[in-house]
Amino acid sequence: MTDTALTPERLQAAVLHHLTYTIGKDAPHASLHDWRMALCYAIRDRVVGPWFASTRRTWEEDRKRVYYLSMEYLIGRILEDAAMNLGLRDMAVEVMEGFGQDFHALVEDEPAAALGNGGLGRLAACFMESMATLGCPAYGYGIRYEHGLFRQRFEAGQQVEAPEDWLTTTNPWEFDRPESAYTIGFKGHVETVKGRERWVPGETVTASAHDTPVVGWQGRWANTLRLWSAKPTTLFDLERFNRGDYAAAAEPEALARTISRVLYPDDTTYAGKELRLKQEFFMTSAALQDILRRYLASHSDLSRLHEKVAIQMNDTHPAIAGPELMRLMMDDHGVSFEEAIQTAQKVLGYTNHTLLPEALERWSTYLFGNVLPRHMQIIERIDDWHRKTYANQAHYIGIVKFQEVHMGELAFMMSHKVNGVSALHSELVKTSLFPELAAQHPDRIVNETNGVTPRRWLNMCNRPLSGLITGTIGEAWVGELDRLRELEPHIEDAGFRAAFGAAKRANKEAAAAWIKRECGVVVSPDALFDVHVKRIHEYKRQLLNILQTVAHWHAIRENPTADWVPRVKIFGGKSAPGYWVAKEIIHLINDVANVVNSDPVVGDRLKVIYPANYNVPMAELLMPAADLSEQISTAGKEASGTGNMKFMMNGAPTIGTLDGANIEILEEVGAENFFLFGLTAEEVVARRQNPDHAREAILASQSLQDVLQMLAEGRFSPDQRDRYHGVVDRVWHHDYFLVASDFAAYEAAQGAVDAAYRDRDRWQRMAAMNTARAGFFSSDRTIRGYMKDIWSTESAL
Ligand code: 26V
Repeated sequence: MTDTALTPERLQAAVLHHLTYTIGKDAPHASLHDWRMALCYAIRDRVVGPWFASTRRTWEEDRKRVYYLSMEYLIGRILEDAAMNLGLRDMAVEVMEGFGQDFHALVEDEPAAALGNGGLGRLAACFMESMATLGCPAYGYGIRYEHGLFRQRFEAGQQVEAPEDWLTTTNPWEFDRPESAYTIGFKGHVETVKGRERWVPGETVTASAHDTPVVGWQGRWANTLRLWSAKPTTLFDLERFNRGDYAAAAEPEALARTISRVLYPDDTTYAGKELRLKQEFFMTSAALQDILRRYLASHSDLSRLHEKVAIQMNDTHPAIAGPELMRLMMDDHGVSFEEAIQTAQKVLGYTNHTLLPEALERWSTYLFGNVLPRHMQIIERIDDWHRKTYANQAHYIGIVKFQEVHMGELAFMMSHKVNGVSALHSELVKTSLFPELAAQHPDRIVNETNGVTPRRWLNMCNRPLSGLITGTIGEAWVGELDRLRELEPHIEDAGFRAAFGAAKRANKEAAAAWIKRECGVVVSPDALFDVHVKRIHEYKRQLLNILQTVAHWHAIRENPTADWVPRVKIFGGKSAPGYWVAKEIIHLINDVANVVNSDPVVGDRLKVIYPANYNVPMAELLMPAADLSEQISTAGKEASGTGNMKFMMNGAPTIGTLDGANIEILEEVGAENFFLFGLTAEEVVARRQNPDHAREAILASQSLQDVLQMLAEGRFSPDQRDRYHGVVDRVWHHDYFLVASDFAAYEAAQGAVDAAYRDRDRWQRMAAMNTARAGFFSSDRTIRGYMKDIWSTESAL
């Protein structure tokens, strides 16, 4: 191991060294960016020791490795996280202060890597951190998108997207590995040579590796996140260039690079675009070639691959892994079909993250066969094999149906384990998504309830609270989150409750100051901060929240002298660029904010805040400042949620439906510390059977009628009175997500929130209980579950 006993003097020397020799700057002339880069390199140097040691141990002990395949990693900033895991944060603060640099400003100078859309990508980032913390030898594979998730701004209340450019400056965390490069083919045809099939691609690109070390808590282990970027296989056409045809000469280069240019920003509807399929195959094939190369460097028997390799598919996006692994085994190594499929199944696992039919990947056989002709053949054979092996199955069970390749069925059949991400969701995967396959393979579907890393989502982002916790029960909780339970007896102590309240207050003040700068609205930290942050989607029901907000505003206006609990409603989130209904909801929230925030009758009793461009850093600011966590999806639609866990950890009770992991949060924290409302998943299904469900619910609630009437009259869109006619019409006549049916219950639950908040002592207990009972939601617990139930692997620590 390297010398971890780093002194401030040595760290100072290391920063100066990098400033001088890596950045090429002299201290008096260094900018914030220069200092930040120098500090990042100095911290990165300290990761390399544990990283090499971990890699070496894995080789020497010939350990099984986990390979996590994900099209998304929503990482956020790395500097503070890495510094804290190495135990160097406070030293870095001190050292940089010595240089006249504010650590916080340096941290904020780092662009947040947003190589993901939302929950699925953030989960992958939490898993990488937990695997490192637990000493689980692992690699994450993904794409090094030049542009991550778009930047959102509002123009006249409407979402406008701009490209994101996290890579415009050098990324100090990555190591380029141009020697780790693979050729990825597309299109072309299949030949039979000496009885073996051979794919002759019509196009090729090169996948080139970039490694980012991921260090775990206390620096005891580090793994690799390997992201691929696409490069042309042939350099540019010199002949054309010399003829003066510069654009044409650069064409192959531009085409190749397109593959890793940008993250697909639509996580709601599957679009069936060729480029997306190419991205998926590009990442998966590069990863599998890399995995096989590593395995074959010290083993020769591919039939024993599963003893040393576990590959996890993060949703179906890398589901081409099944056929690609089989192709590599059969076509390159002469393995038989039967042996190839059995080996692939033993190695692969598939995690499902959504039940929404429109988000399930299916590719037209035409497109698929054109882009991946050999894989299309293999898939048809797998489908055939499955029909023969499981005879008497219904004709509609299969991968290829109505000229579409169904990636969910493919991933299911190619895996030894399929998992959902919360107890309810896993049950629904069994009963409603894959009922026939589940019956054929009764032990295949398992549950692994999601979790989040407490290092980033409590210890790092909430210094006031994590300081209090550590001061009360010691530091062990950071690595063993269950120990938060030790806080429970302290909650009886009024002094502890006051300190807990003071930590929340400090976070609210910081958030209020930021809101003033960002949105120009002054909010009082005395108000209840009610936070609803996540992607904008109809099923997540931001519409339900804003309609209730309007009802609340109306009630205040009707009776301004009543004793109202002041509220700040905070929204955050992006819509997929082509998701018009979601964009309309964004517009409505901003329009309501405009009217409410400038209403002198209402004043401080209600504010509506919607800062643009919700991302990981914004979450790190808002979650610690939240009093109330909005988790109000239509039951049965939110696979798990992970934001719900972050709020809970940070001492914000939930107002929520019985959906996803909310159910498990409720079980852990107890009904007295949770504001439950709404239809259950079963009731939702039953309710839809009534064609009048919305109308009946609206007619039963005067408050909802008034709200819809105000929208219809253009109260929030005086410049365009009919702007929300579509919204109102959909609530009355369609309302698939049952906003109307849950409105009254939601309104009542919000009333219960007010009542509880009024009783400061009661609220403080509830808030603290949420933190004390959040232990289950550490991603360390989740990863232990995967290691035992799916990967059959052990910690190297
Ligand atoms: C879907 C698609 C569809 C095709 C094109 C691109 C694309 C990109 C991403 C997705 C992901 C949809 C699934 C997803 O994000 N699920 C979320 O996963 C979280 C982690 O398990 C979970 O907490 C959320 O409840 C779930 O919505």
